[in-house]
Amino acid sequence: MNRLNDHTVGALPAAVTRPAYDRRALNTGIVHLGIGAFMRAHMAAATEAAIAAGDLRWGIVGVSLRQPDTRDALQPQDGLYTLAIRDADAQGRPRQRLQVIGAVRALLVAPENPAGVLEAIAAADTRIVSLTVTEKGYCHDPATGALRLDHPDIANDLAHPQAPRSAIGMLVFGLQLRLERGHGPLTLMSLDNLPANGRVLRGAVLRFAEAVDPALAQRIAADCRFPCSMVDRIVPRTTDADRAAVSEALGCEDRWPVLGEPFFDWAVEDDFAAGRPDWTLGGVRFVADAEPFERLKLRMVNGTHSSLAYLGAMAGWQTVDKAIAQAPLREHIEALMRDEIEPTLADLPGLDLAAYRANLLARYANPALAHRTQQIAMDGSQKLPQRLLGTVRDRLAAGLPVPRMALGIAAWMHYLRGVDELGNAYAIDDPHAADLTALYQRTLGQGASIEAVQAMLSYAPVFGDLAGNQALAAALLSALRSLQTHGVRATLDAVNRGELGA
Ligand code: CS2
Repeated sequence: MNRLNDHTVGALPAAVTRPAYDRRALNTGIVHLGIGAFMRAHMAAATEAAIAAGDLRWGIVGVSLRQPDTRDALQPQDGLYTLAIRDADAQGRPRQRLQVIGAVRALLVAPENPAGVLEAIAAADTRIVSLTVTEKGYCHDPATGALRLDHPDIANDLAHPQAPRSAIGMLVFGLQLRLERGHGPLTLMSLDNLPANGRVLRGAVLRFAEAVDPALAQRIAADCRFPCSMVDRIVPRTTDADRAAVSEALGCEDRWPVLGEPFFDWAVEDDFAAGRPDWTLGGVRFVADAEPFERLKLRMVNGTHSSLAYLGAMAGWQTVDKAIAQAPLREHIEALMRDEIEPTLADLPGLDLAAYRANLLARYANPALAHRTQQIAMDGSQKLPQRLLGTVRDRLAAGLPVPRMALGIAAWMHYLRGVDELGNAYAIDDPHAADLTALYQRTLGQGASIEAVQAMLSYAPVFGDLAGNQALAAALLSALRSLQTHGVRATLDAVNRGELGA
């Protein structure tokens, strides 16, 4: 079977959308750090629409921060890959719509070529550096948002400016090189699931730059822009079966396709230092303040996603659609949104929360994605603060109960056991895994007691000022006793009957 590349892309089946522009004429106006599946199914798809409309300034240099696999797969494909949008037809039969994306023009692997990454950021054509490096990639304290100068990658980068390992180090030393060459300011755009992601990025970049050269920090603060974004598209990990199915449909081999749901949303602050693509052509909304959109998405989508993931993983419901098909879980997730999350959201003009809630449940029920609960369960220490704990803080401050929110947090604590209810063991994939599993074994592993719960709540990198909160501890104890004694399904029945909580 031939490989997908610039020579074979023209012979694809007519049903497959492909680049209709001259890729050789593309300039690389965007450098993206963290060229993972989400970015290729989301931001690259929106950028493709702007390029297809004739603006050839916005080709993408994709940078992998750790592994060479994306470069190794896409370089022989001239950067081309397939976006497979999957859902079900009216009869519930899975279907896919294929689009070959041409926006990625160059690929770098930072550990192999750190100088190349700094050169790309410093290049005259570059106008935007965007990031999807996941929550842990900011080397910050999730509870406070501040950059940790003692983080091993940050400490390494300050000592080895020529070969930074962290995205933050790459940005600062790339900007330093850029300014030395007299090239203009950049927009640094975070697309990660963090509250005020642009402000978190700005704070981390400036703190790192201060440690390098205060004058550099001042130039960055004055000249560069850091818009906040809310991004939303469910992008499950691609399996070998997916690669085979896409290649068969193409009639040529694509070793690195990405999958996505039809739903797409991106609200970004229109605050750019040197221009930007017309992403409205790809369905993007430019807003004055992204915060209300971020809060809505992080709490409603990611908060319910994480709750569902830990409950589903522990019950052995391996994919989101299989989990949401369990009536007690669906009832819980719907009530979690309606009764505990939505009351904490600011009014967004024109937003129908009941419709948003119903649409989200339909997204979770998509039978064509096979989005694994274990995939969503990873990095819980980095995700819970913005996905669940913000809602909990707001409700506790208002004197409101949190039985359903507490069940999501309790399910994460329960998940640290490392064995699901069917007896299947799994690794805890989390930057704090060693500390958390040791803490679990010393506390909840000995049984659900108020002392055990309070010890878990005292884990400052996750819970910060929630340590010692008695209302939360009581709600967590109620949920954990039920989970440990009766299991997930019975606990869901109990919370749906209103029997959990302080
Ligand atoms: C998921 C997100 O893996 C996860 O943590 O909750 O990747 C989620 O699919 C996206 O944020 C949806 O926009």
